Amino acid sequence: MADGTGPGRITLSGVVLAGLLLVLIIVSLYFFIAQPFWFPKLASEHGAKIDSLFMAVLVVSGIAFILVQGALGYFVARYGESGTERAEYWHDNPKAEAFLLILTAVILTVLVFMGQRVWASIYFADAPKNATIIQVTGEQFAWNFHYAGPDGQFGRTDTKLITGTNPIGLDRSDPNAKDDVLSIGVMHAPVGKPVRVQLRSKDVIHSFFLPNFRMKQDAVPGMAIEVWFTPTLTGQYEVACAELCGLGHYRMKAAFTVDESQDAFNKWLEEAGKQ
Ligand SMILES: [Cu+2]
Repeated sequence: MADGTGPGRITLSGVVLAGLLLVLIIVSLYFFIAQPFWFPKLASEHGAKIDSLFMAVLVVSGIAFILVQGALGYFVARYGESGTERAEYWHDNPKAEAFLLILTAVILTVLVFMGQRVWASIYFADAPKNATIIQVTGEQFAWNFHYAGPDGQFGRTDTKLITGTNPIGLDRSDPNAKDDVLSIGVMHAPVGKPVRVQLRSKDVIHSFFLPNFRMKQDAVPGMAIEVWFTPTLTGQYEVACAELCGLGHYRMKAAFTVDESQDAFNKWLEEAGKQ
């Protein structure tokens, strides 16, 4: 007690520290509730699952954070040193340790399985047949978008044919390549229809990042990696590179327009094909 006879006493430094911890808790709660910095607007179908998973992890760790910081604040304020007694130590408390261990294990296991379900639903499922297929090739420091054109067949590409004006080495003598559309830094797809991305890299590892669509996938040289998503909102969005890939990494971005209809998309594709 404060008279020095009980266990510890209330000290000014203890109260100040507890006050700071309280401020920390309140500020954290403010950021969580008011959300001044939050995810960019969600524009894909599967993104809601990712957001709710993120929320679940944030709530669980937030509760643990408040309990731990709150307890720390209380003890530090209530049991400051009294100057007359020695601190007490004990080696272990098997019951408390087992309880905390099991509780943590159960919570983490549940979170892992929740995450696994979301991951599997996004990565282990094939893109629907009607998907718009886009071959995306990253390079220092641009994104190239290759569309098959009206025939639905991608033309042959060959690294030997890569030039300044033919960044993906498209073989224009291949009949399938005649109507292919190559767009640098500008990607389009119609709303409400799955988009199947076949991702490659010409040089180093890049990361194809669509923040609004909760999509992020490394582009690895020598590999063709597939990802797919379904845009749910029209508009213009940013494509970024999320892997530090060289000096120009900061300017490695592209614009992704989600068109309001298949017709609008076809129109753009036709225009882009003329260039
Ligand atoms: Cu990059």
